[in-house]
Amino acid sequence: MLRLLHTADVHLGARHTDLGERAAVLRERQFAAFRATVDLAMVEKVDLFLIAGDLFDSNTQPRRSVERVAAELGRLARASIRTVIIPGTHDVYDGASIYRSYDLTNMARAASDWVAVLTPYLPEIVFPSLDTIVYGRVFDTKRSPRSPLAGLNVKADTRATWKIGMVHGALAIPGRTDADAVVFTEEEIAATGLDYLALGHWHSAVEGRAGSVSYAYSGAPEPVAVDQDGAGQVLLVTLDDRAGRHVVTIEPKRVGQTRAEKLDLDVSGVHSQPELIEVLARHADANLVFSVRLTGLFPDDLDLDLEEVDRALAPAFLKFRIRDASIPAAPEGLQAPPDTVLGAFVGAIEARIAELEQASGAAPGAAVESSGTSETEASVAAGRSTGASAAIASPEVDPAEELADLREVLRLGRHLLEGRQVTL
Ligand SMILES: [Mn+2]
Repeated sequence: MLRLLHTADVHLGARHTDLGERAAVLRERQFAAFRATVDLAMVEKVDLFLIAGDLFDSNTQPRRSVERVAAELGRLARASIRTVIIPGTHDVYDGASIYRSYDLTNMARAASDWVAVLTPYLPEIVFPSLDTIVYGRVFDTKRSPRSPLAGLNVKADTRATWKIGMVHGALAIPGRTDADAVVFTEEEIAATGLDYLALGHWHSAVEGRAGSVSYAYSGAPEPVAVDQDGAGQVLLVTLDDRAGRHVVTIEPKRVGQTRAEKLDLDVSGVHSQPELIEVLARHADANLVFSVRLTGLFPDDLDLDLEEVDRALAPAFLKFRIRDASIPAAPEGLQAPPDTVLGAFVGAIEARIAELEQASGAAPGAAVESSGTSETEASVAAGRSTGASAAIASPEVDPAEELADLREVLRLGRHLLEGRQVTL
């Protein structure tokens, strides 16, 4: 049995230009997630710790940051856990690579088979004590000249039982990965004969199986951009030999603190700005990236300044975003002539609303604008309203519900007939 912890895309030192003054907070979280991953590896007593590329956000990092990482790798080595790292696309193994500038093995005060960086010149490493080989496919240019899995077939390799691959790149998806620098296919994965392929590059966790090969993207342990809601975990992988059959179990483990949540809020039920702020403030969480979208019909009498809402709520979240996708209220005093489609429509619906209000004893005109109906208009309205009520006044329809529906029909229809933008 072999147990390993698989992470990738930690992106230490990311600048987070979209986060402003919170950028440093997220950078610290990324390091905290890395440290939590190391802690998890020690608690779970794994045999191998794999970092499948983009440990660093770029090849230029302060020495202090590299030292912090090396200290963590040293911690793993002293706990008898071996680390294998491959460079990615952000920390590519080019001439200026951070893995050439710094000797992580040396800085971790570990022997070379305890902290290993695979490169084009060290494409694989054998661990006899673990009965394991780790194959890396790394290039010294950001854009690979060929698939990293081209020609990789380990089936005949008899040096060890467990065969693990590491690649940083995109699993081909027609039309979506054409621009990616490093691309490989499911067929190529299946042809390798590996037991497990540890992938990096995608920031959301994904797992799959190609032929007899299990593969997975661990995703980023902490979101690298605030909208990456599939990030936040690492993978605990167990390889077991059951009567000669290799069984791979992949268990996602949460290490990141940042959560993302999207909320669609129907603004038609909101009565005031303080009420909206109060409702949204119930979600307050310093770890939450909270994206709110206002939908529905914007009430005529609601006075809302989204910049003020933003200012009031921003301190309660890691990042707060609010945007308005509601249907705007009609300008006051707008009256369409009765011989237009708009005038006839408004007259017909208002007449039916008045009818229902009278039947239910509600104050007429409370929620309906006065239409200043003339004789002609009223007759048009009455004619239309007969048809409309025949269609909608079935016994199952609750009058209060119909009234609410008709008010919405009136507002929505008015916007449509006025040729205004309606977003649903
Ligand atoms: Mn990445």
